[in-house]
This record gives sequence, structure tokens and C-alpha cells, in this order.
Amino acid sequence: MPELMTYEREYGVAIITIDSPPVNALGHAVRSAVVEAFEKAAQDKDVDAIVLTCGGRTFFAGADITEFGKPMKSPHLGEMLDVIEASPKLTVAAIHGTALGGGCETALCCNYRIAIPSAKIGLPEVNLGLLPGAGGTQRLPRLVGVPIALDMITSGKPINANTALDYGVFDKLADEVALRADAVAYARALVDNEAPKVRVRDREDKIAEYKGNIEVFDNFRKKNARKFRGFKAPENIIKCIEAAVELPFDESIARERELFMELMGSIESAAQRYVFFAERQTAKVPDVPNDTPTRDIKRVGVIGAGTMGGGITMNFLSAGVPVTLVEQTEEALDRGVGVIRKNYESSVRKGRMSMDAVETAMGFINPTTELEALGDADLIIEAVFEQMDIKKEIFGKLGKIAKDGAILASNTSYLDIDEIAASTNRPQDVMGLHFFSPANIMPLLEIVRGENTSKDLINTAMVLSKKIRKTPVLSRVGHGFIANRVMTVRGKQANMMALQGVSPADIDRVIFDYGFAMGPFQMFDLVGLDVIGRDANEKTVASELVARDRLGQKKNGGYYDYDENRKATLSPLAMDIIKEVADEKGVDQISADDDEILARLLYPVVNEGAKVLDENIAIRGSDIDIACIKGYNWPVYRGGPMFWADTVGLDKIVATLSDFEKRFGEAFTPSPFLEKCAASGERLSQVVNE
Ligand code: 3H9
Repeated sequence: MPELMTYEREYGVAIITIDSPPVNALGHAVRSAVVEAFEKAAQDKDVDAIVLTCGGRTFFAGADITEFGKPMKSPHLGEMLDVIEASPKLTVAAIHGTALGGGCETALCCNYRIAIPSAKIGLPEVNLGLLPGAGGTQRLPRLVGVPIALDMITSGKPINANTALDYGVFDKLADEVALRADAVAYARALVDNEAPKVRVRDREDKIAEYKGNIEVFDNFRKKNARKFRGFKAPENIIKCIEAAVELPFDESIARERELFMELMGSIESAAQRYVFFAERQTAKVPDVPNDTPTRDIKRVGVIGAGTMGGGITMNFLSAGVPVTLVEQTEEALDRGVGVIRKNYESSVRKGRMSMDAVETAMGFINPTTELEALGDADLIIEAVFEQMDIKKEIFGKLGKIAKDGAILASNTSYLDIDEIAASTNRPQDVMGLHFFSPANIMPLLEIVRGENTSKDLINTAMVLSKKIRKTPVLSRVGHGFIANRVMTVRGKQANMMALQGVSPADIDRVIFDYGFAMGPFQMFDLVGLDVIGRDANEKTVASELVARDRLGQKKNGGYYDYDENRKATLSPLAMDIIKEVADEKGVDQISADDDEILARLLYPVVNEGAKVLDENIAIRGSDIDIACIKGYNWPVYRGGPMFWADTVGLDKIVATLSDFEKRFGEAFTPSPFLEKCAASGERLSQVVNE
């Protein structure tokens, strides 16, 4: 372990270096060390200025999140910052890596900031359901003005060094490899030139013009209403910046504290902090340590240029990995490649990508109708129809075509990876890589581990997922794996309730109000009823709608009719069909209020999650949450189904499920594992299958 704090002196400048791996989080030991060092420098008569810097990979990445929720030990972050700000010697923060949250706030308490060109700075607390609670909402607007501060703090996105220099957050850029020397020289020069000891808190020039300007805040609220829906932190952040403009510093910082504490006690923030750590857990597999060897993936093959195959391909092209894309016919291939280009070009229109980058990405694609062209691929991902016999045939051929050591993966959503693996001569090289639609956008990647999948495949997939910017979640083989399996029950219950006479519009509204972007019927219409209803062997509302050429948004509407602006109204025809199907099946008509609608839709998801844990399909309860958040946009401030269930109370969920079981049948029978957790007080979000 490096020394936590070193104190050196050069040219009359004290250099305080903190080195607390991995990210120099401002935990109690670090705060104490900083205070001690600043007090020492204050007394040090050979010192005129102080450089505060960090060792390791980054400047302070923020408060230590693991301390949240526990009693805070003095010196608190605010106390530490007071010591820095009150320093009798001129102070310079020397920044590399990412100065985030409390790290940014620390830098803002120094008189000057110097950073290397690769450094970033920002206030990402909003992503934890919090606000910068150590003066960030008060000092940043004083440097950058109100509009930029509103954007930066409510988005949580860090800015790069050049932008920070432009905005006046950084005062100077250092040489990329000479931060320490440049910082010392800068501090020395500032002292020699009698530069003022600027305290950001005293500056008013960037905020004065916003005094009494309510509009700038209200317009910002209106513009972002959709984005902020359900989250508590953005509104509190806006209030803090209003206070920064309207109140004297000492009063507004007290207001910041109050609004910070309010968030700290909220379930929303607890959920988002849980998600932060849960996301970092998913790549950890108990019997596959991080030092397990990985296979080199230099070239990828994708079989199938349809919606999924195309989306999967884009992930690799964007990461600069060449892809051989295989289709059966030239027409299908041209169509697939055309869609990929169109998707990229739409990113250009949205300003997210340059045309040059599109051409670079497209240059990595090698379209072909020859399966044999996959002979040099290190990883082959099959993304064809969900039919076992077709998949087996392909994997049988791949066993002969693929080079030794190539990974053979299926993007199947439901099928048995072990059965697919058995059709090759190398089951140890077979795994599932399950992407979520649209595959170029949705961040979840389920890594499916078959009975014989070798461990290095799993580690390779974990590493690869980072490269293509996906969040990996490991699943054992089981119908629907994790995310689809637990979420399918929600769709089933939505259909059942509609047949019982509950309006699809009410069901969608309840789910929207819970925090999802849309309800199940809106989603069915968006995905396409032909896709949803394809596998149905029985008469369903969706299949009846399709029979009347109503495919959803893409053709004639579905559950809803859509006007030219895509504004939806519930379709009278769909309602007639629902009634017709319900009558034919003899479904009793039963009304439900909003609470019951929510419970009937989401408690079965919790129950299914408990089964997934019990069957060892998922390693952790938190992995299920991440799968639902990243694959189905489960609202992050609810923490996912398992965390949410813990906040509702497992006792209550079991009792409600038992009641539903009596009224509606075995679809609601509580899983014995859920009952066990409810009885023992174990939290689903904390379950780990070792
Ligand atoms: C705050 O500052 C509040 C204040 O305003 C007010 C207070 C009064 N604490 O992500 P990585 C761990 S709120 C504790 O894999 P990367 C992380 O869990 C804070 N631990 O690396 C992981 O542990 P493990 C505002 C932390 O290189 C390891 O470090 N700041 C913290 O991909 C490596 O992390 C933030 O929200 C922390 N603050 O990314 C920044 N941060 O190895 C949050 C990380 O055991 N952090 N860890 O799994 C990040 O965004 C990224 O970690 C960072 C590095 C960009 C820094």
C-alpha cells in the first residue's frame, strides 16, 4: 500500500499528495490526512503556497460512497473544505484523471486549478440521487454562470479539460506528463507575481445577472420535465442554484446542506447508490477470478443481418473491431448493411457522431453470403430465427468452419444453450451472448453459461462487454435466462387483466406512473403485434389484431389508434376484440384499482426473480436488478424489482401474492424461496449464490 499522504517541499511550495487506491475517495482517513497536511503547511514557515494533488489513477473521485448511511466521523467533508479555503497560504489543486463530486468541490475550494489535458471534472452526484453537498452547487455557478451550472449538475456529466479551461473552472493546463512540476512552477509564479488568493465563494460576477430571474429556472424545469420525471435530485439541485443566486453564501450553503440531507434520506437515492455498486458487481463471478485467461478477440463474425444481427454488429464496428456479417442472400445482406448505415447516419443528424466516424465504422464491415468466411473469426455470434433445428444446423457447421479456439455464441433469447452446444464438436467453446433490442443501444448483455462453457470464455465475455460498452450479467441456462424471464410475467398479467375488463390505458398509466417510459400495451404497439403475437398457438388479442392487419404503430395502430403526430387514443376496435376474446374464453370480469393493478403486474416479477435466484440462474439478487434496469429500463430510482421488493416488504408481497393465488390461480403462487426470505428477514437484493 502506498503512503496515504506525503508532504514534500520544493521552491517554497508544499506538495500534498494523497494516495488512497483505487480512486482516492474522500473517506474519513483521507479527510483527516488532508486536514493534517494543510494545518502543517499553514505552520510551515518555509512554505508560501500549497499544491494539492493525488497519486494513482485520479484526483479525488468524490466522497466515499461506502460511508453514506453510516454515522459520519469528523472531520466532515465540509470541515475539510473550510480548512482548505481558509488556508493562509495560496492553494493550487493539481488535477489528473477525474475530479468528481467531492473531488471537484475540493478543487473549487483551492485558489487556483491546474490540470493535465486528459483530466475531467464534474459533479455526478445526481446519478446517485444526490446533489453536490459540499458547496458544489454554490461554487460552480460562481465560476461558470447559471445555465452551464444547471446543465452540468443536473446531467452529472463531467467536462473535459479544454472545456473546463474555457469555462474558467481550470485556470491553466499542464503538460500531460509533468503535472507535478508544472503545478509547483505555477504556484511559485502565482506567489511571485502576487496573484490574489481568489476564493470562489466571494465571486459574484457570473451570477449577479440572474438575481430575480425566475424564468431561467422555470424554463429549465419545463425543458427537462420529461427527463427528470420521478427523480428527486434534479429539483433540489435547481433549488440550490436558485439559492446561490438569491441568498448570501452562508445562508445558501446551509440551504444546500438541508436539500442534500433530504435526498440522502430518500429511497430514490438509496436505490441509485445501490445500483452504483450493483453495476460494478455483475462482472464478478465467484469461480471465475479476474485473472482467468482471456481469448483475444480481433475479428468477430455475426450470422444474420436482421434487426438483432445488425445491432450486434454495430457494437463491434463502433469499438473498431472488424466484423464479417453473414446472410443467406445478397438482398438480405444489402438490406442489413443499409440499415446499419442508416442508423449511424441518424446519429450524425442528432450530432452524436461525425460522418468520418460513420465511414470508419462502416469500413470495419465485411458482408458475405458465405458461412465459410467465418474461418478466421475469433468470436462468432449467431443471430438467426429462434428455431432450435436451424441453430443446431448452424452450430454443427461452425464446428467444422471455425478455427481452433474460436468462441461460438448464440444470441438466442429463450433456447437451451446446452442443446445448441451439443450439436458442435466443441461444447466448451459455446456460450450465449444475449443482446437486448435495439442491440446497438440497450446496455444489457446477458452472458449465458452452459454446462460445459469453459471459464476463460466467461472472462473473455466480461472483458469484451466493457469494450463494447455493455453491462454484463451472467446467467445460467434456463428458459428466457434472467431479464426476459422475469419481465414476461408482467406482460402475461397485463393481458389477463385486460381480458378481465381493466382498461389497457389504465394499465399503461399505472406502469408509466411507476416510472417506466411506457406501459406494456404501448410497448406491444411499438415493438409490433406481429412480433409479440408470433408464437401464440391460441387465439389472443394480439393475434386477432394482426389478423385485422393492425400491427401496432408501424401499421394501422394496435391497442391504440395513432394520429399523424403519433398521439395515441385507445382503439374501440381493440376494445371490441378484447371483449370478444374474453367472452370466448369465459373470463370473469373483475375490476382493479391502481394499487392492485401495480401489484398484479409487478409482484409476479418479484416472485419470478426469487425463483431465478433459487434455481441458481442468477448469481445475485442485484444482478437481476441490473438486468431489468439495463435491459428493460426499469426505473433506476426504484432500484430494480428485487431492491424495490425489499422496500415494499417481502411479507406484504407474499401475503398479497397468496391472496391473488386464491382469487386468480397458480400464476401467483409465492415461490418457497420468497416465503423463506420473507420469514427470515433476508433481503432479495442482498442474496448471493456462491
Ligand atoms: C459525493 O462526492 C458527495 C459530495 O458532493 C458531498 C458529500 C457531503 N466511493 O468505477 P470503477 C470504487 S458523491 C467509494 O470500477 P473506473 C468502485 O466501487 C460521489 N468507492 O473504476 C470500484 O470498487 P471495486 C461523487 C468508489 O476506472 C472502484 O472504486 N462521485 C467511489 O471505471 C473502481 O471504480 C462519484 O459519483 C466512491 N466515490 O471509474 C464518482 N468511486 O473495484 C463515482 C469508485 O471494489 N465513481 N469507487 O468494484 C466513478 O464514476 C468511477 O468509479 C470513476 C472510475 C470514474 C471514478
